[in-house]
Amino acid sequence: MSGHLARAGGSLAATTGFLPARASSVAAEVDWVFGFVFWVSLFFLGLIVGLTLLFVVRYRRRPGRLEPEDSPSHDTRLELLWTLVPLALLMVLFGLSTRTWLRMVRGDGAGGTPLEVRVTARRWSWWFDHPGGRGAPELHVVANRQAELVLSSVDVIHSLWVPEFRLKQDAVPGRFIRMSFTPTVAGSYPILCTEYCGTDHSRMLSRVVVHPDQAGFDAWAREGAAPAASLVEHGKRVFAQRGCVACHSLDGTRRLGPTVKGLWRRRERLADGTEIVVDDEYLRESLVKPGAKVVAGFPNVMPPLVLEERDLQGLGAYLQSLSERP
Ligand code: HEC
Ligand SMILES: [Cu+2]
Repeated sequence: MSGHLARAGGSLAATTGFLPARASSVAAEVDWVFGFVFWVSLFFLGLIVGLTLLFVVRYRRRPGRLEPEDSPSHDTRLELLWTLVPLALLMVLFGLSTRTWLRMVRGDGAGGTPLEVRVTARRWSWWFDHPGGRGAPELHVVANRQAELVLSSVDVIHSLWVPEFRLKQDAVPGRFIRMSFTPTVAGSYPILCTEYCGTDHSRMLSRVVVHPDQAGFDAWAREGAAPAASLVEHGKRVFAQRGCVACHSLDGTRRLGPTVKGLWRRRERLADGTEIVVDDEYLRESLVKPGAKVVAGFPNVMPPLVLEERDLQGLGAYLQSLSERP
């Protein structure tokens, strides 16, 4: 199916017959699974419709042959065949798609630390907060470096879709959801919302710009960066303004609550004896429903907070930055 090079949305990506160009590291594999399902389905469609037509003609009612002939009630070999062949096909499909899906979820680690972008969806637009402080209505990433998006929504369920990457991920209100991918071909590709979200759903469009190298991305990020307005800075301000620091130290000392130093990915023992690793979902829950999971050795006294989505995204980015970035 792969073929010549063609211009696709301003980039040089290989066309693939009737599918869009492929521009991410999983695209070829996704197409393979799609092709497998497509051709197997087509084969059985032909087989079943063909046999149906054949039998309709061959065994139609004719003068002198009005009564149906006796037929065997049961044929074990035939029944085994039509059970085991579909079972084998489905197991192959299960294996193939699970392998591809795991690769999508885990990412491939290309290009060192992933480029992390926080995505906020709303009716009917996207907002992307990039590292270095530049926020934009379009997504910027680097070719052959893994990108990691942290998606959330302020209103209803949306879904980010880049056909050229063969990737879709829902943005769900009340949750942070991660999505990894590695773009492979520099260029610009459309982003669509693929979860019906109201009147202007079909116009909830944006684009992703894949820079050929890190320098290109850095130049873009610097050009419009407003460090004071960056998500991390915003989170830092919320942390100060909401008085979090009264109970949570930044330097490791123990106050009423645990220190937030090294919080991200920390292994934590909870009051009920279970152990968790601090991730997006746990952070969000700790802010919105502090009583749901109480850290062992601390009183359940943290006040629940009513925070805007941007405050939550900011606190998430800020608390994570305390452990990750220098
Ligand atoms: C009155 C003191 C108090 C204030 C104010 C407070 N917290 Fe807490 N927080 C706690 C305590 C005590 C715990 C541990 C018990 C628990 O898990 O609920 C905690 C737990 C947490 C945790 C989980 C920490 C871990 O080690 O797993 C996070 C994250 C957190 N708080 C963030 C915040 C943020 C952000 C703010 C400000 C918006 C804030 N807290 C305000 C007392 C407070
Ligand atoms: Cu939408």
